Amino acid sequence: MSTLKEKLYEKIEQHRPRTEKLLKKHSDVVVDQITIGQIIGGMRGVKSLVTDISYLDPNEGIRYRGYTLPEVFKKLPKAKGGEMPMVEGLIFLLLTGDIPTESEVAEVADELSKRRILPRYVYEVIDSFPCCSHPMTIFSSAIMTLQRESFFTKKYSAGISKMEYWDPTYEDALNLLAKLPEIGSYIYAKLYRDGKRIQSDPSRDFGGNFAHMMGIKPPYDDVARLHFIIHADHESGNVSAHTGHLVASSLADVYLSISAMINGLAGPLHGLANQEVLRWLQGVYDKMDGKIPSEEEMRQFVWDTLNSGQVIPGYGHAVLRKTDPRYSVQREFSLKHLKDDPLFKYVDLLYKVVPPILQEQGKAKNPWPNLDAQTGVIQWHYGVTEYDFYTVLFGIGRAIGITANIVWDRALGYPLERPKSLTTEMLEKVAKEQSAKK
Ligand code: HAX
Repeated sequence: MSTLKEKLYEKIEQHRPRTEKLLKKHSDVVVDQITIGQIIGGMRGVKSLVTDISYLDPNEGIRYRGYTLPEVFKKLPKAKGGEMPMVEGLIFLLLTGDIPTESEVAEVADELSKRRILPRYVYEVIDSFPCCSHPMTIFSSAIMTLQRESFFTKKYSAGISKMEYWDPTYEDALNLLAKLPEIGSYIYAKLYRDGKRIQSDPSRDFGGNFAHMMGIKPPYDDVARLHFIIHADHESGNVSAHTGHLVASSLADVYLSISAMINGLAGPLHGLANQEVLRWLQGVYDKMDGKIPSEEEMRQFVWDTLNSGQVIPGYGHAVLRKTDPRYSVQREFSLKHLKDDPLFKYVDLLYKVVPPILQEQGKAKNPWPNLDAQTGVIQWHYGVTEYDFYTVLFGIGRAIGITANIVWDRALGYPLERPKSLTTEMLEKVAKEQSAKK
């Protein structure tokens, strides 16, 4: 058994009694109350999910296993010759809660490298897509195609104890994660390049190999590592994470669950916002003939968008109430590597202009930028200008967090998810009764 799997098993055994005790002794404890506003309003703030993989504080931003993003970047072992940590280290951290040593990270890299080979039929499925299919549609379908490989499904059909569900789920998770860079880079080659696949290099790490298969030179390997790490998880309630967890709760395997989570990520209010940011910026760029707008001109572009009833992509968040630390990490990288890039200057100007406008408009609860406001500019700078592809990059990263969650869902025996609905008439009745009491 690998060190990662052994450590994961140890952690699962230590954790199980905590969940069992909460369920057996404290099942009736009230945690929160729910209002009609929350029921109709997309369940904002309803505390009804549990995960130990990450936690999102509205003012501080995301913590992975208790570590802030700057701590994660400082503590995880770095890739050789790069300034960013290896993605393999994050996989170890999210699954076990421990910061891995260099040799533990090397072991995970080796393990993933052995699982990378993509069956031929996946390439054929990608090849068979009709022209103009969105890369997220192809990405989701390619993952679904792999479902026939599910180890969990085979074990489940043969009969397996609930206590062991996590084991084949873990195998599926690692097998799928190892293949995602191959799938993503082939979709890119097929849609936007000459369609020829660059062979995977087993000596490279997850991020380095992805950059290699995209055919882009360093520091794009660091861009890939940075990108996959910051997109990995954002606690359980966001659309992609929640979808992955919900589908997996029916004991659908990792392939079915991750394909579903990719579909959730493909919506413009969620993961597709990074493509929308670039589309918006390109519109401004074209109108300005490439010149940097003045603050006043940029303000006008922002107001024009708002006045036409559209949102400013890359700004606002359902939970965060401050600048997203994932935006800040990317900004720091951009200031170091692409500070003279004209699009970066646009993005920086927007950071100055948009928050006061959204505050003045008074609708958005969070006027600050989220991670999607920066992502595309970095990709564009390194030659990935086909912005429809950006959410695939997001999906590769997000799968790391969601698979870790699904493995733990299986380990702790979380049941089928099934919240209760009410009718509008029932809500009106409750509202009337409560008003009468006041
Ligand atoms: N521009 C204009 N209006 C905005 C806005 C923005 N960036 N953000 C929120 N608002 C508006 C909402 O549309 C809503 O208007 P109505 O009352 O007319 O419906 C109002 O402000 C209140 O919304 P909210 O409570 O602040 O925000 P929500 O929790 O409902 O929605 C969203 C959060 C992220 C969907 C929202 O801020 C938005 O649409 N942002 C732009 C798209 C975007 O950047 N999405 C990516 C978010 C991060 C992510 O998940 N990445 O994957």
